[in-house]
Parts: sequence; structure tokens; C-alpha cells
Amino acid sequence: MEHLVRVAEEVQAALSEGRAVVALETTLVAHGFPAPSGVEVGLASEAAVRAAGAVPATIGVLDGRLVVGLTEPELHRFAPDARKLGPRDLAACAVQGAIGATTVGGTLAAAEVVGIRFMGTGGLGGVHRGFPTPPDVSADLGACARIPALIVSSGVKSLLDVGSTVEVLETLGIPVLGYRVDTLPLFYAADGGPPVSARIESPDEAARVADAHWRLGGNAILVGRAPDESLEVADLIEEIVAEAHERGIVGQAVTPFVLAALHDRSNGETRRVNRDLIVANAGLAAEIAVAFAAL
Ligand code: PSU
Ligand code: MN
Repeated sequence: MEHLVRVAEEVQAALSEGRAVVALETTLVAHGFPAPSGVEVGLASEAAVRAAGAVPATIGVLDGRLVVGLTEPELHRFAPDARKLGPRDLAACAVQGAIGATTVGGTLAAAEVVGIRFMGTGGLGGVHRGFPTPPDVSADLGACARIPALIVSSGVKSLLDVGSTVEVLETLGIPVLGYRVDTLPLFYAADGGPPVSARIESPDEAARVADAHWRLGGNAILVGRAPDESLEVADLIEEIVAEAHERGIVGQAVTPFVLAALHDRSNGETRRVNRDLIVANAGLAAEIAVAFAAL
């Protein structure tokens, strides 16, 4: 395996000792923010994980290997021309020696290989608006269906069809827990989302639900944490998604296009809220991982 996967020493030590580790993705570093601000978001997320007492493991494909626990200089190599890697893309990227930024799904697939159970991100991928034209459903959902891990996010990215995504999450047996909220946060906006499957009040409660869910044979669990500052950008999203459609932007290019246009047209407001919620979600994932390690 060693020629294919490199685990940072600190991450390996924590895993072998049963200490808390939180996986972080690189898609948002390379494609979620205009360069070079993605690197700042990644480093701030790592700092939030550490502040909560856990070890961060930022994941990506580099120099022919899947790397679990990227160093800071390595993180700088995740530029916009990096490949975007869902679970299906890890192998080809490693074999071909390309640089690959992992999505939530790609990160979960890597986390499973090394035994990491917790991750933090901004918003989960899901069913794109207009389904079935195009029939675009994020591979994040497929990964959640088969991998036992807890993901903290501010819900599903609201540029998607959130209602349909939540229906699919139910179909796949994925609990949608609200962290001190009754409805799933809508990414930039705190309120107005669909009801969660259960509300939890503390990291300890989240950890105990995760433990029970995994003992009962379940796989992924989504924990929705509301953004601290809520932005109302539903109309802007609608406009930009329609524009992407008209311009024939499809597949993996849709999400980065919409996020970038939103950042531009909100004068950076969505970028700020997106950044802050990603960092806070990483911190909460770490608090839950620490509580889990103490069970
Ligand atoms: N959340 C963010 N910014 C992002 C993403 C999530 O705040 O850039 C990324 C994640 O990596 C997620 C991906 O897995 O978008 C989903 O892309 P797609 O819809 O193409 O599957
Ligand atoms: Mn897609």
C-alpha cells in the first residue's frame, strides 16, 4: 500500500492510539475559492481542528500517491488546475502522477482506507437542480451510502435541489442531524431548509449517535451546523444556476462555476460566509471526534 498511500506521521500516530483525527478535503482549496484564498481556508480549518484537540488530515493526490495529512507547502500546490477527484478518480490520478483535489466523496473514500471517521466541510454535494436534465447527482451521496463516517457541513449546497437531496439521503439511510437546529441549514442561509431526522445538542450526543449508528450497521451521518452569519442569496443562486445551464456548463464544472460567480456578484460576501462556515464546521467535527475518542 505504501507506494499508493502516504499517511503523515502525526496522523498515523493518532490513529494507532485511537486519538481524534478529522479529514479535510482539497476541492474547496483548489476550486471552492479564488486562488490563493483556498489555501488560507484550508490552513484555518486545520487550525480549528487543532484548537479543538484533534489532528487534521487534509487529503489529496500528489506525486503518484494518495496523501493523508498534507504539509503546508504541499497544500500550496493545489491550484485551480488540479483535477477534481470524486471516489472514482483517485486511482487514475495517482497512477498518472497528476495533482488531484478530493471532493467530499473522494475524501471519504480516502478516509475509509486509513480508518478516519470524521470530516468537516462547507456543503455536501447532492441532486442538481433540474434533475433529470441533466441527471447530475454528486458522487458525495454514493460515498455517504457506503462509508461509515460523520460529516459536519452547513447542510447541502443551496445551489442544488436541497429537497430532493434530502429525500435521497433518506433513501440511502443517511441520518441528517441538526446541530442545535430543527431544520437543515441551507449553506449560506441558516433557516428555511427541510426538517432534520433528529436534533442533537452537543458534540457528545453526536458522538454517541454516531457510535450507535455504526454499531447498528449504518454508514455516513450528516451533521448540519448553521452558518453563524446567514446570507439571503436565493435569487442570485437561481440566476447563476440558470446562466450555467444556458452556457452549457455541466458535470464537475457546475459547482466551481456557480461558487465563483456568487463570490463575484455578492462582492465577496458569499466567500466570507463560506470561509467562516467551513472553518467552524471543521472545528465542530473535531469536537465530535474528541468526544467519540473519549466514549
Ligand atoms: N463546499 C464548499 N465548497 C466546495 C465544495 C463543498 O463550501 O467547493 C465541493 C465539495 O468538495 C463537494 C463538491 O464534494 O463541491 C461537490 O461537487 P459536485 O457537485 O460536482 O459533486
Ligand atoms: Mn456532479
